[in-house]
Parts: sequence; structure tokens; C-alpha cells
Amino acid sequence: MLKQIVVTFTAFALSFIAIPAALAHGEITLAVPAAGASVLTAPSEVSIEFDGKLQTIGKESINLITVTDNQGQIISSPTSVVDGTKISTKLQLTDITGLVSVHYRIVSEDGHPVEGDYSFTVGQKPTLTSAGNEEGAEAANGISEEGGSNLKLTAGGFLIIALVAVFLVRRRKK
Ligand SMILES: [Cu+2]
Repeated sequence: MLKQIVVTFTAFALSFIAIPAALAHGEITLAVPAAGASVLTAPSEVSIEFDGKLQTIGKESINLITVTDNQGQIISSPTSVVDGTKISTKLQLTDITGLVSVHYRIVSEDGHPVEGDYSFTVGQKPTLTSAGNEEGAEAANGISEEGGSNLKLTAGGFLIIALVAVFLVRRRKK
């Protein structure tokens, strides 16, 4: 009975190990304004820098930032400009306050599409951007990156528990 549980448990733990692969590319290194930041007035543009060059295919806009205000209205230009590792878009409407949402869809250097969202707030006392940036970038990546690494960690924990269990069962039999 115990052995059966251990075997099931190990299989369950192993099923998680296979997942991690799609990590560590298309990560944000700098976002302006930073994710989670507060700025007094709306910026004229929103830019995001990634850890690798963005892929471009001809003139197709496969890399795009879409910025929306707190009413869900799109306030960014329909096109984004890609320059190496950086993508930016002009804001067409800057007379706004409140939560501004940024959605990005890029193709990373290795050809993987990466999507994400983050937000910043307009109309409030500015936050310290130097300290906020890295955390902000992490928050922006949160959906895919953190989720992945947490999963990895959890799987690792499961595996260790499973191995200890197997060891104990074997010892018992002797
Ligand atoms: Cu990739």
C-alpha cells in the first residue's frame, strides 16, 4: 500500500520536472515607466527593454505594446518601434489619470512569443523609480517567469520527498 502511494507520488512529482524549459528569455530588464510605478503626468511614450534582441520579420508588427487607460480605452499608437532589445510606443492620449495598463507581445531572440501585462499609475506622487524598476520588471514577468520557477521549486521539493519515501520503504523491507 505504502509502496503504491510512493510510486504514484513519484510519478506525480516527475510529471512536473519536464515542464521548466520555456524560461529565461524575453525577460524585461527595464520598463519606463516601471511596472507598479506612480508618475505625476502621463509619459509621452512607454518603452520596454528586454534581455535579448527582439525578432522582426520584414515589416510585420509582431512586436507590439498596447497601452490602455483605466476605462479600457487604447491610448497608445497602433504601431510600436523596435530598436534592438527595446520596444516603445508613443501615447496618443496623455490627458489621463489613474491606472494605465501595458500589454506587450514580443518575439524573443530565440523565436519565442512572449506576452505580458503590467500597470503604472498616473496622477500620483512619483515613486522612487531606481528602486522600483527591477522589482517592477520582475512583477511584469511574474505571470510567466515566477510561475515557472515556483513550479520548478515545488517539483524539486516533491522529488526530494518522494526519494526520501522510497528510501524509507526500501529500508523497511530489509
Ligand atoms: Cu525561448
